[in-house]
Amino acid sequence: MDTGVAIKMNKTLADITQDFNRLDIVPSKIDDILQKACPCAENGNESISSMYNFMHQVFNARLAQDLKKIFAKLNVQHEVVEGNSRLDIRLLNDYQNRVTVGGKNLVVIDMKTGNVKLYQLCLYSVRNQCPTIIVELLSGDVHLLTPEIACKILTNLPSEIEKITEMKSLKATLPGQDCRFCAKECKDRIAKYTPYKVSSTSFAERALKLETNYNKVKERIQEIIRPMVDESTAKAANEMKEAKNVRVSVSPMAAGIQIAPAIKI
Ligand code: SF4
Ligand SMILES: [Mn+2]
Repeated sequence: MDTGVAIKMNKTLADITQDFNRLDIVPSKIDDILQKACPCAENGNESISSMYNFMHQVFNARLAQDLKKIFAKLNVQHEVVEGNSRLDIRLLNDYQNRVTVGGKNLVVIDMKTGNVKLYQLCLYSVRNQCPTIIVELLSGDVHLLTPEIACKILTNLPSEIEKITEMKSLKATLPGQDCRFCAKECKDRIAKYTPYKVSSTSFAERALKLETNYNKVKERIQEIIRPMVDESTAKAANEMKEAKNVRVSVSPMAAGIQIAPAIKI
């Protein structure tokens, strides 16, 4: 099968970005596709309640505000739409009110109040060419994903996705656990796996866990970002110093600049 995606052992960030652009896939769907055995499975009941979305919005906004308070000089962006994705939080090192140092992405943060999606976040890291911090507020865990690791994780996935797409086009099904979460009208469904319904009784319990874990998670994020900010600030200061030295050491004559003689009145 010609996958159309060149298999390269050592792909660069640009290669991976290009591969996924060619697939034209929404980053949040990559994990959905790859975690199912049945190529024809369809997601159902995704918008069963606005409560999950609400909790995500609340904690994401709170984290963005807290990070702005902690790292006041950084450009903290919240819910940034970029192409076919929306980043929860992004920090840039174009120090506001001071000087623009290229405005490079420092870190992307993804807040999860439900299940983690690893591949989506790998793609964020690759596209933004910076680390991604994954916040699992439900468990209180915080993970750091570097673009180099993300690049390695994603390397073979475009061809895997194309294989699944081809199986889907052949209408090949793999009945099993996936039927439980599948909304498709399907003759192959295993009868005992009727579509799953999310229980509404877990909301209060979940909201309480998120609230309890928030401060712990915030501390951990701060610990991870602080060295990145320090390193980037030191680099910026160095660049400014070097730029100043160059200006001082180059005399106007050496630089070919003609100075008009002073006019005596
Ligand atoms: S019902 Fe089961 S077998 Fe049919 S498409 Fe869905 S997951 Fe596949
Ligand atoms: Mn999120």
